[in-house]
Amino acid sequence: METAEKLVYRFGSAVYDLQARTYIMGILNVTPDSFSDGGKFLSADSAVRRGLEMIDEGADFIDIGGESTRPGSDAVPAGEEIRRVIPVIRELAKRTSVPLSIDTMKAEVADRALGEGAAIVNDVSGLRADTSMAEIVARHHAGVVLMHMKGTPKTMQEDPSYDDVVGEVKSFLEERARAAAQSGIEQIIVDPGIGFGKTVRHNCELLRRLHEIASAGYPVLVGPSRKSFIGKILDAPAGERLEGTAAAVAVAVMNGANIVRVHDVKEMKQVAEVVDEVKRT
Ligand code: HH2
Repeated sequence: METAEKLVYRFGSAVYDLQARTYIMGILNVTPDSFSDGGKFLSADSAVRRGLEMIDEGADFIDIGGESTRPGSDAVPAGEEIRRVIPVIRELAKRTSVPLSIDTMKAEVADRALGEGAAIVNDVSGLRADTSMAEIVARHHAGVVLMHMKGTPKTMQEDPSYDDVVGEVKSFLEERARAAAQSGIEQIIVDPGIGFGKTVRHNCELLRRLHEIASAGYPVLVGPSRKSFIGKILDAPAGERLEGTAAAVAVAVMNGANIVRVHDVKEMKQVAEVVDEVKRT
């Protein structure tokens, strides 16, 4: 850990001390095919309503995505992603000061979203998929989430293997964070990428040893919500993974997560609050 001040980040008009407590990022997928909420918020109206509902439930960020990255998914053209997410971002930015994040790997989509009031780019490729992305984020003085992924969404779950998953993920994130800083990005968040090119064992090991990722000195975001490793452990479909998600969130928070990216905002906020209190005592 470097200095405590380093983890006080500004996202638009919000100033968050990311070490003071655990922050909740609510997931808003404006897609027909996301693995757990695909098709639920396809119209801009219903997506905006869900975004405002998550804010009422205590979300500190809303992460808006127009392209599913579930294992095996196909890429979506930039124009289609823009058509899905921009009306939602524009409306939410008018109605809330809660920071909005755009979940995209495309610089063109990020540029438009940041222009409409988003404050963070959540790039699951860690700024690798589009060579213009770093410059766009820096130009808008936006924050970035750099996530680790082995392969691409299309191929990542085809027999992933590592010598030391935590060591490899940490080195990758440190390297991407250095590159982001060199491009002029100041607010850098790292994410081990639960479920992105990882087996059940890899995901569990990352959660158990998350403090090693946190020791790199960047705020850590973790996204275990309703993911298939929970389904495999419990033999439960995506709609029945609330308690499993709660367990994963509790472990992540205990082991140093600063932000958790979740579908079930109200429930996971309670989980995080209890673990935060335990950590304080
Ligand atoms: N997981 C998903 C998408 N984006 N971003 C970050 N930073 N970390 C994650 O773990 C992460 C992410 C996948 O989950 P979801 O958005 O629910 O599904 P889909 O990709 O099918 O839309």
